Amino acid sequence: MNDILSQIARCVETGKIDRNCPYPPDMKGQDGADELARQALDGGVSPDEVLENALIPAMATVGDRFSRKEIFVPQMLMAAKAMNSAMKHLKPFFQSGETKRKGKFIIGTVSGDLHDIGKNLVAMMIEGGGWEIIDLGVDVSTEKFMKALEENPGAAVGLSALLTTTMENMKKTVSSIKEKQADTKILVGGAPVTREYCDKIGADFYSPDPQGAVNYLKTLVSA
Ligand code: B1M
Repeated sequence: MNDILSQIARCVETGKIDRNCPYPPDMKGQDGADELARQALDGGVSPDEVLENALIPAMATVGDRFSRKEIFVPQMLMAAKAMNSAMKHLKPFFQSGETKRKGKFIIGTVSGDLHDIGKNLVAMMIEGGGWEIIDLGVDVSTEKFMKALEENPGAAVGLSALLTTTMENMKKTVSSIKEKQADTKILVGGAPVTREYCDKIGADFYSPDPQGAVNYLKTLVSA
């Protein structure tokens, strides 16, 4: 792999956001994902290469480590911050259409539920997997999900719920989406959600963690 790309990947994996970031201690004073991504683009590396050969594999490594419980929420948040600091240099290329995303992913925490830490982690990892994120936030009504889907046809949808009481609202949202747009792929997750519940409410996929969601979305674009 191109040297600068492997350096960017290492920064993302270790949460080295920029030169001022004191973490990890052995990289103190060195350029981080922010400066290196800028240098790569200025040096003629394409935004696609930065995304495909540095950010996406680095975030996949982070996701796998998190799934194996080798790292925890704080490290994952640092990695996501490092990814975002590189991503800000790529955004103009996405906006101009020069660089294509894998697809759109609408995500939100279901109606009545204000928990968003897990949902945000999932959104960041999926963004790191090359998808455009439409984050509807927390306490998202079925109508709001439907409107976002109308505005973004073909998008996949992710629902998060952290309360046994709000899981019921997940069911309502899934039914409404499937009734109007049966082809829409719906992923569900959150602490009380299970694979059985996913099957029962007619969603397409349950993942206990962000990387499982990223891997599932990957199968949709390679199919
Ligand atoms: Co709340 N809360 N809370 N809370 N809270 C829980 C969930 C609870 C288990 C605590 C407890 O009693 N032991 C309990 C739920 C009980 C139940 O329903 N079975 C509970 C309760 C009862 C409540 C209130 C009702 C308390 C009250 O007011 N009486 C209230 C409800 C408010 C509301 O939502 N309407 C409430 C409020 C809050 C705070 C606002 C204070 C705060 C939320 C802050 C925020 O999110 N911005 C909060 C918190 C922090 C928690 C705990 C402590 C931590 C949740 C969390 O962020 N975990 C939680 C207890 C616990 O889990 N130890 C608790 C870390 C996060 C990374 O994990 O969200 O599971 P998680 O996400 C994981 C996976 O689930 C998965 O990936 C993530 C990373 O691995 N995942 C997905 C999540 N979404 C996914 C979507 C996917 C795929 C994977 O695809 C789309």
